[in-house]
Amino acid sequence: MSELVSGILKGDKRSISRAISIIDNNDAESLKIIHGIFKKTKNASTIGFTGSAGAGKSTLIGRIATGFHSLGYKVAVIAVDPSSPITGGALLGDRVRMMSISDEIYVRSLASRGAEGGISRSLRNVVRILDAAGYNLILIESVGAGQLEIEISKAVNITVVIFNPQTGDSIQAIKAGLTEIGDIYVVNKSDLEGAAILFNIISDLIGDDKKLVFKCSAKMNKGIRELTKALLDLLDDEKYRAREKSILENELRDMILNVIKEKSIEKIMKSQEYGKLVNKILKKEVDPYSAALNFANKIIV
Ligand SMILES: Nc1nc2c(ncn2[C@@H]2O[C@H](COP(=O)(O)OP(=O)(O)O)[C@@H](O)[C@H]2O)c(=O)[nH]1
Ligand SMILES: [Mg+2]
Repeated sequence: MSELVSGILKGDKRSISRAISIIDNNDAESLKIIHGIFKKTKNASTIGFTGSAGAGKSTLIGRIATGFHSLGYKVAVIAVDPSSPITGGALLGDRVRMMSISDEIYVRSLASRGAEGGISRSLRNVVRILDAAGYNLILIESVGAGQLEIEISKAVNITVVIFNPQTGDSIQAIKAGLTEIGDIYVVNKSDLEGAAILFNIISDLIGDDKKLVFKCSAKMNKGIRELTKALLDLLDDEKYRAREKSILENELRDMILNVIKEKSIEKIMKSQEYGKLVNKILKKEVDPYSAALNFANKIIV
C-alpha cells in the first residue's frame, strides 16, 4: 500500500489534501489512489448546496457543519468553483467565512475544469477520499448557475437550493432549472426585507409540500436548527440513501462512455478508410451522413 493511501486511511490531513489535488488535476496517479482506498469507503452521506453567488451558501454551510459536528458527525466541506483558480477571491472569502468553524471540520475547494462531466467525476472521487479518511458527512457548495448545479445534484444524496431576498433570485432560479433539482429549499437572510414575500413565492412555486421550504438567517443563526433537523430526517430516509445506486449508475456510464470516446477517436484518426472517405465526400461519391453511419457501424463491432 502506498504511503499516500495509508495516510488517507489514517485521516492524515496532509495526505488527504495531496490526494485531492491529484484527483482535482486528474493526474495519472488518481486511479491508483482510488483503487487503494475504495474498499475502505463506507458510503458517507453527501449534501449539495446550490444558489446564486452571495445567497449565503458558505455562511449557511458553516452553521450546518457546526450543527452536525456537535451531533457527532465527522464533517467535511468541499466548495466547487470551476470558474476561479484555487487562490481566487471568492474562495478566499469562503475560507474567512468558515474560519470560525471547528478545526475538526475539513474545508477544501475544488477547481477542476475541462472535460464534460469532469466536475462530478472528480467530486465523486474526492468524496471517496474523505469517506475513506473517516468523514461521514460531506457538504458540497457549488458556485455557478445552471448546468453545473444540475450535474452536482445528480452526484449527491440531497440537494439544498438557497434563495436570497436581495436579488431577483426566484426568476433566475426558475430559468436555471433550480426549482426542479432541490429536495429542500431555503430562503436565507430572513433578517432582511423581502424574505417573507420571497418565502411565499417559493412555497407556491414548489407546490403544496410546504415542509420542504425553510426560512432562515445564517448570519443571525435563526432557523438553522429546524433546517438541520429536516436534513437529518432526509439522511435517515431510505429514499435518499437509495440514490447512491443511481449516482453510481450515472458515474459508471459516464466513465465507460469516456473511455469508449477516447479509444474511438484514436481508432478513427488512425484509420486509412477515414482519410479516403473525406476524399470520396469531396468528390460527391458519397454523402457525409451515410459515410458517417457506415464508418461508425464498422468501428463499433
Ligand atoms: N443579512 C444577512 N446576510 C447574510 C446572511 N447570510 C449570509 N449573509 C452575508 O451575505 C454575504 C454572502 O455570503 P456567502 O456565505 O459568502 O454567500 P455565498 O456566495 O452564497 O457563499 C456575506 O456578506 C454574508 O455575511 C443572512 O442570513 N443575513
Ligand atoms: Mg460561497
